[in-house]
Parts: sequence; structure tokens; C-alpha cells
Amino acid sequence: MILMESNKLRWGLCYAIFISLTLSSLVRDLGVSAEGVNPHEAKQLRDEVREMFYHAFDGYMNNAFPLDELKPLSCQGEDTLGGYALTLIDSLDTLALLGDRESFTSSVQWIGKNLQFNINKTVSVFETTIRVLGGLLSAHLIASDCATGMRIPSYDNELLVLAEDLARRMLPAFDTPTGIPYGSVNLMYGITSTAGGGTLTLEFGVLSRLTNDPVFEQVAKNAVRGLWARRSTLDLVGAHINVFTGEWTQKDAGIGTSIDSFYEYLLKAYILFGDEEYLYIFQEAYGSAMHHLHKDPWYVEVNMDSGAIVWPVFNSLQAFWPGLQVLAGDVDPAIRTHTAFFSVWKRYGFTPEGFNLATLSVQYGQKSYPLRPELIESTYWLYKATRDPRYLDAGRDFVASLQYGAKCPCGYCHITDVELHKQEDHMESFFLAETVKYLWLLFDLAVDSDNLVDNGPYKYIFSTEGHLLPLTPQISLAREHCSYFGGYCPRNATKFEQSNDDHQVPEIELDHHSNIYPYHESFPVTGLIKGLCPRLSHAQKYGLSYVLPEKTEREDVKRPKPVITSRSIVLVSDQTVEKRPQEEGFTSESEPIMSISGGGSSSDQTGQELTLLESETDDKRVYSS
Ligand code: DMJ
Repeated sequence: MILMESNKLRWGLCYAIFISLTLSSLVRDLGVSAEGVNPHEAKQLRDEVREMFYHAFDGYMNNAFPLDELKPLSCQGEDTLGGYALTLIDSLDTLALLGDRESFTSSVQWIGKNLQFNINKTVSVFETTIRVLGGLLSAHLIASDCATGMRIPSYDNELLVLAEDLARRMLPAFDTPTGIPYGSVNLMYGITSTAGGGTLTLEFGVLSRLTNDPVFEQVAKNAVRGLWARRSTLDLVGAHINVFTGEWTQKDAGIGTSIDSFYEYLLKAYILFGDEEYLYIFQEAYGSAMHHLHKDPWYVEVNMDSGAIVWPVFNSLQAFWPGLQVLAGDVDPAIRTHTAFFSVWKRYGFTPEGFNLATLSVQYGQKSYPLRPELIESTYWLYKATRDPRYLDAGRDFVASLQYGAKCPCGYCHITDVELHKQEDHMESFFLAETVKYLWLLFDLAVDSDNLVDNGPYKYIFSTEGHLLPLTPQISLAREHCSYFGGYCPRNATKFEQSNDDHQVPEIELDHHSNIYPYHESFPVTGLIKGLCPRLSHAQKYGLSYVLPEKTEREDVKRPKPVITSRSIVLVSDQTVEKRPQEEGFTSESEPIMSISGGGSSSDQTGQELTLLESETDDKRVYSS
């Protein structure tokens, strides 16, 4: 008890120092003015972000292409994944979003003609899926659809063919007793090694619905089931699992490193596919995370069985969580957590990979900022939800840090040490796929929102790599259509598929409860199914709405925080989340974390056990997943 009290005191003191350092460093390090971002400045910032994109993209194309990634200090290239022009593939839908028809078209055409996956290389299943498969699929969906305004007339499904080929090469990785895939796979021989995965549902599910081959969706869903079946009695999952025995080899449960997108894909798979199994798992998993991991406004890592805190660390991958919470409709804790996470950014000008909540300092061995998007992503979602101008101010801080600290001759450099602002000669492809994309979207929302995502023909889900996956009927309503054709109608009913005329569509009963796999062999995959379920528009079926203020005008960016009307697609069932008044600035009144056991360096955290299981374990892999 005494120990607890003294811990509490120490925490209180540390926290106070932290807050005051945070506030002073804000002014000292970044020179941020007290004035908010006005509409004119928002437009300037949006244009500056566009220039940032081209500085990095052109730097890649001129110095590194067709190698995977750019070394922006030395202006060279390097193969970091499979040697297949990774950065170009990861950049495709950002090019489309920026309205760059010429570069989008030439890039798609080059990839269609030159890319092949018959490569004798062992690659990470997770990274290949989210960066390459996701990049190809989102670009395919844009290039093949005139509603996007970016259709390429000569395009003949080349990227979809490539995506299917790539996914088939990854299928052997799922051939494990648990259904949970290996961490990596050899593209030519199907030799697999190491554990990992469980966040592949969006890309594999979209591919199944575009190719009418259920195998991809099945294996990815099976992997999620395999992981969830092994959850602890607290409904928590650990960080690493042996895919043969199903034993957890790293039992630290958290929302960041190694687990983050597991949560993300549960909710997003539900939104995109309407499969309620994902929603059910998400609600259980989210409720448990909020109960056991949330130390308002921070999150800790705990032992998945006992719930004891093992890592009182904010790791930068956690910063996607407030964005996910917006999508889930749980906005109040998202606001508080974003404020806390952003205070770390302001203190250092970047977020370190790890920030220790007990010592209130950068976690030993986790000093770098590899251009990660997560905090910016959440800032975009919170601005979208609240239109609170503080998020534009945060955006301006992000731009300032990147421009002054990370910009280097041919692109943007990793920061090896957020305290020294030392640059490293590397630029991850996700800088162009995500970091710049979310920044640009943030300012575009404040200017005119006239972009594919916010004002396009479809609602979009972002993959964990920021790739755009649209809620088209072909993807989102495939289940209902297929159930209908397979379950209720004679085969010749498929003649209706060629019709765009709603009047020819018979009244149908949709089988929402069927567990029968949705695909029917005669189900053709064309873009012509629009209108077949006239009673199930996107809005009706998914009603994907965020927490939005009244229709905003341009001058809204000047306005103080509007009254928030909360609407959401998902009602999170967790009743244990205590609602607190919204924090202002950095004066969080949350209780400091009291129970601390464990600690240590990044390498301690991943440990030898992990090294043995994951042959490709290196800093990048550990922090990327
Ligand atoms: C990206 O590859 C994805 O966002 C992934 O989910 C996590 N790691 C990086 C960005 O930090």
C-alpha cells in the first residue's frame, strides 16, 4: 500500500514535469504560433503536403525505382521486401487521390507490363499483403471504374491478375495446424518460416469477391478464428504465437506493436463485408482492451492471462487507436488519448518508437521515428469527426516537423533519435502510402473535401497501409447477392445480373443469417450488379457515418469547437468505459499508472523466444507489425 502511494506520488510528480516540459517544448522546438490554422493556411498546407509527396515520390522514381525503397540521403535505391518496385505500388492510390492521372496511368501500365512474382525470395506475408496486395487491389479498383474519375481506358485487369497470382503464392503460408499463417513465405517454392499474421482479411476478402474464388477469404478468416480461439479468459490476445502448437510465445497483450491491426481489421472487415462474426469478435476484443489495457488516457501492455501490467510504454504504433475508436463511435476516449499521444510528439518534434510512461522518457532502444503515419491518421479521423480546429493545428505541427527535421536531399529520412533529430538514410514506402496521404486528406477536409475519399462515389475503408477499399456492391454486397442466387433462385435467375434496370429485379428475400459460404460458382464478377438489391443501398446497409457536425463551410476552420452530434455504425457494448469530460490541452487529470512490473529495452521486449520463432526478426519487422 505504501509502495503504491509512493508510486502514485512519483507518478504525479513525473506527470507534472512531463506536462510542463511538453508545453514549453511546444513553443521552443517548433515555434508554433498560438493562432489556429485559418482556411487560407489550410489550403497552403494542403499544397505544401502535395509538394512533400512529389519531393519523395520523384526522389524515389529518379533514384531508386524499380528497387523497393529509396535511400533519401544518399539518393540511391534498395530492395527491402521482394524487389518489386514496392514504393511505386504503395504510392498508386495516393497518386489517384491527388488527381495525378498521368502518373497514376503510367505507373499502372508499367506495373501491368513489368511486374512478376515468380521470384525466389522469402517475404513477410503481412507486409506483402498490406503493402503489395493492398496496393494492387486498391489501384485496380480505381483504374477499372469510371465512377472514380481515374479509369484507364486501356486497363485490362492487369493488377487484379497480379494480385491473384501473388495471393496464390502466399497460400502455402496458411497451411498450418492452427490456420494461422507463417510469418513469411517463399514466393517461388512456397517454403514458409516463422509465425505471424491474422490481419489479412481485408485484402484477401476483397480479392475473393473480385475473383469469385472463396479460398482467399476463407484462409484469412480462418486465421482470425485461429487466433481468437486462443484468446485468454480475459479476452486478450498475446503478441506472438506458435502456428503449429497454438501456444503463445509472447503473452504481452496491447494495442500497439505486433497486435495493432488485428483489432483494426476486425472492425473494418465487418464494415466492408458486413460479416457480423467480425463485429462480434471486435466488440469482445475492444471491450476487453478498454478494460484491461486502457489507463486513461494511455494504454499499457499487460500479461494476457493475469492482466498484470508488464510494459508501461506508449509505442508509436498505438497511435492508430484513436482513429479506430472514431470509426467505432467511441470518440471521447479517442480525444483524450490523442491529446496524450500528441503531447509526446510536441515534446520531441516526433514520436519515438517507445516512450516509457514510468520514467517519462524515451524508451531505451526505441528512439527512432521511421516516418510513421499512425498519429496523423488518428488526427485526420478526429478532425473528420469533430471539426475541432485543434486537429488542423496538430497537422501544421506534423508538417513543420517533417519539413524541418526529416526532409533530406531526395525524399524524407527516418529519424534515428528523436532527441537528437539525427537522420537515417531510409524511407519506408508507407510514408507515401499513408503518412502524406492522411496529412493531405486532413487539410483537404478543411479546404473543400473534394476528393475521392470524402466526396467520391463510394464510402471507403482504409486498409492498415492506407489503401482505399471501396464499399462497392461488388465487394460489400457480394454475400447477399450470392446467397440470393445460390439459395433462392433457379440458376437462370443470373440473367438479371446483366441488367442495370431496377424494374427487372424480382422481390427477393435476403438471407442475412445464412452461414452458407456466399459464393456460388455461377456468380459472375462484373461491375454490373449495381442495382440488384435496390432495397440495400450502401447507406441503408452500412450507414457508415462518423461523428459529424452540421454541414461545414470553408470558414468552419476558424470556428471554435462545434457541438458534436454522435452517430456511428457500431455501438460498443463495453459499459466499463468511464466517460470523462473532454480534456483541453495537456492538462489530463487521469490517474497515473500505478502497478509497474517489468521494463527494459526493445530487445528485451521482443526477446530470444521471438528471435527463434521469427527468422526475419529485425527492428523493422518487430516495429512494423
Ligand atoms: C504500416 O505498414 C502499417 O500502418 C502497419 O499497420 C503498421 N506499420 C506501418 C506504419 O507504421
